[in-house]
Amino acid sequence: MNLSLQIFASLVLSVIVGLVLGEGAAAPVKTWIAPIGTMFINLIKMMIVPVVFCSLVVGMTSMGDMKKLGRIGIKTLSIYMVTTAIAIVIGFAVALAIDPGTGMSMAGATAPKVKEAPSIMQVFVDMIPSNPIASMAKADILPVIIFALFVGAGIISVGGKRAETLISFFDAFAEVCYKIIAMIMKTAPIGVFCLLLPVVVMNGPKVLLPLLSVIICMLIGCTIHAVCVYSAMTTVAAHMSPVTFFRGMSEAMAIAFTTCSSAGTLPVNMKNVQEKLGVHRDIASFVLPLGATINMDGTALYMGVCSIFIANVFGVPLTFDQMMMIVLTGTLASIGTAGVPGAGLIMLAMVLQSVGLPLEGLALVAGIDRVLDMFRTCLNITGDAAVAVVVNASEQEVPSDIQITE
Ligand code: DAS
Repeated sequence: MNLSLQIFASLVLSVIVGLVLGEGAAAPVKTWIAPIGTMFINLIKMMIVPVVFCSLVVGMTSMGDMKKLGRIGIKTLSIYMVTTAIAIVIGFAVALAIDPGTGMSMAGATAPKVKEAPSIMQVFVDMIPSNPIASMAKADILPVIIFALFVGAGIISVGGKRAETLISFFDAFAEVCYKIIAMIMKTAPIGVFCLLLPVVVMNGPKVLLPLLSVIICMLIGCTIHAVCVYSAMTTVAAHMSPVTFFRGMSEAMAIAFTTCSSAGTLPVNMKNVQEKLGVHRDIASFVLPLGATINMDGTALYMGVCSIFIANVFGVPLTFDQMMMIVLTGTLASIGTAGVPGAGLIMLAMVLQSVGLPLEGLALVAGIDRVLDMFRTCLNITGDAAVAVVVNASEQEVPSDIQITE
């Protein structure tokens, strides 16, 4: 059975076992099973900085000039922003159709303490690493990207034999990283099982049923966005069938779904898009790390759904202007939020404040955030890969054996 099927089987098995065990098994599952899942995530996270740094340095040198990097950067950022805005609108549309939260009461809810999201300007300031080693130690991906681009540019300007030595070193090291990721992924069926079982046990029907309408909105919204938007993008721009795309993405989507971390899924996503979707390494190593931090379509869609849900619960229907404000703040907020578990709750707090919705509403969705985060993160990394496929297709020179007739 191939790895994707093994991972899917362990997902299903963990849900069945979790429902059978029930919340009575929460303590032993938390003590003995959850740590194995954490070890699995840590193994993948171990590869984030080396694979991003090495691939990006080599990617930068193979791009050859800043012009190509600038062109790819503009394309990537533009598509990221557009797909994020579309995701919020789809979230609104699905929530307005299903109408979650109407008739619910907010008795006794208090706003949970949520970290402040950084301002947009602070995000740009934080991008420049004053100490690249410290950024690598903290796996701060954006500063690592900036540093790798400068190292690549520096190697290009050195040129000659020494540059070739450095490029072959980083290229070989990137290859080693991908081999290590392949080894780690062999343990994925066990890792995924141990990640999901605690979630199912801790979030049994009692926790999920009262907010089932929100979960259904997320499920429908994410499916619509993935199937309609990403399929259209990859089919039109790269002539890649949706089946090829989603089959190629299955491993990374399963890892994202169970780890709830775009950053944690990044090494697997980078490996997948190159090996299964034909994305060139220089494109993958720029578009995906960037996307893991600033492109969050799933989180954006979640903001659309939850703002309607919270407005319904408080009986304050959102005006069209408020929805547009959410599209704007949500799209910008997604730039400043790291791809780590629970990041969406921080963004939601910021968006609720921007339209004057009470933060007490966070208390309702915070209880099932881990489950909603699974859908968000899965869509986030799938969107990153879809953009990588599109940008890759747009950058592929016509093969030299095809003569362009005037
Ligand atoms: N878990 C975040 C991520 O890794 C998404 C979120 O919290 O909304 O992309």
